[in-house]
Amino acid sequence: MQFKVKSALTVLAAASLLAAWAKRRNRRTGSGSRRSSAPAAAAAAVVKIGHVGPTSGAIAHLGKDNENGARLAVEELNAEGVMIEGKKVTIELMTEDDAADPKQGTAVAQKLADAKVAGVVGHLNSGTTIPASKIYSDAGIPQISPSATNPKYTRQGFKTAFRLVADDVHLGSTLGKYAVGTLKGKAIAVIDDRTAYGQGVAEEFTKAVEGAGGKVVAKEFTTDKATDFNSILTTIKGKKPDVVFFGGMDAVAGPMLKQMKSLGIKAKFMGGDGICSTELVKLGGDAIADDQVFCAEAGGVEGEAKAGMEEFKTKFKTKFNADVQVYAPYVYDAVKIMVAAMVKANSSDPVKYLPVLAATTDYKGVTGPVSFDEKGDIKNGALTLKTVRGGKLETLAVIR
Ligand code: ABU
Repeated sequence: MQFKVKSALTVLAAASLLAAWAKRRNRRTGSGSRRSSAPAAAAAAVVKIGHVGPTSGAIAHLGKDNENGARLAVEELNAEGVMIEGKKVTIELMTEDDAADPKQGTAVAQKLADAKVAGVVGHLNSGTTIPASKIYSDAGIPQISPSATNPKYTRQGFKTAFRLVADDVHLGSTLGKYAVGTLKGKAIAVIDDRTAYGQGVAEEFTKAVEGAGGKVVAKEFTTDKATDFNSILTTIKGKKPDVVFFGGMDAVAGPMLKQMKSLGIKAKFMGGDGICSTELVKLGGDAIADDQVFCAEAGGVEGEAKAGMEEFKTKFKTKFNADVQVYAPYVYDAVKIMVAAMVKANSSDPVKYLPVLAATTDYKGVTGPVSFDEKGDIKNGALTLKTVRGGKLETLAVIR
């Protein structure tokens, strides 16, 4: 009898240990009877789209701006109702932070590929977009970058890579010609941040300046994390430039402008889309004189299309209580273009909707009409030349 009681107690103890172990395992894996049926039921009607940008670090304001553009698009699509294969699907946004770091960029790209997202919008930086694009290509996942402008991104032969903005060849060459032809720059200094974007756009700018008969009197470089530019600016000051071009982002350009002012450098300051943000005006503050800073957004709308962009900016401000930095409208269009291709293909399977996405023709976005060329680049991409006046970015011209 005593033996029987002991055995029964041992069995009970073992059973409770087993139950506790199973509970712990289910907590870790997210499985278990209640949770296992829910995702299976939801999976049939959910389409996952990844978004990647630097939502931490020096340009987190740009990453968050992009992410908000994606959120707005997804929210509208879900409210309108997206029908695929006769079913109403829910678009689920998976957001990842690459911190503008190439290594973190490939890590989160792999995470999204493992999660089997149907598509990715991002990344923001060329330095993260290019290495991540190999991962998406290998996994057959369509990717649209709203902002990476290094030409290499769409020149690797990946059928999955698309870009919604003009590239650095277009940006650098237009700005180089403008520096010599319009700003009448004779002695031009060039600085870059050694990133895939900064170095690339600075090289294209230099070629165009020299092609237009201008003289590059100094070539200096810094990094995308630097805060002290006194040494390179002092060297540049000695060359008496009338224009300083910076290939890099607003987070570096703002403090650079302040240090130029402290050193008494009164040259015009130019840069590409990476400095053409609302944040630059804040960061530069009173170091920016009217008509001193010139930059180009790698896209732009003209005529009747301007109303759509203004409407977007108002909606964005109402929802996020923030002004658009630069790329949020391009992200918004990228998400909608991707989903429009899924709807047209009647499938969120990349094998089926990728050819439809590649054939996108004259999609009417808030950033203007979108068609892709054979490389995945936007056809006939525009540039918007801007300057800072009265503490605000003002459009000077839209150039195609
Ligand atoms: N296009 C400027 C910012 C993003 C990038 O290309 O790195």
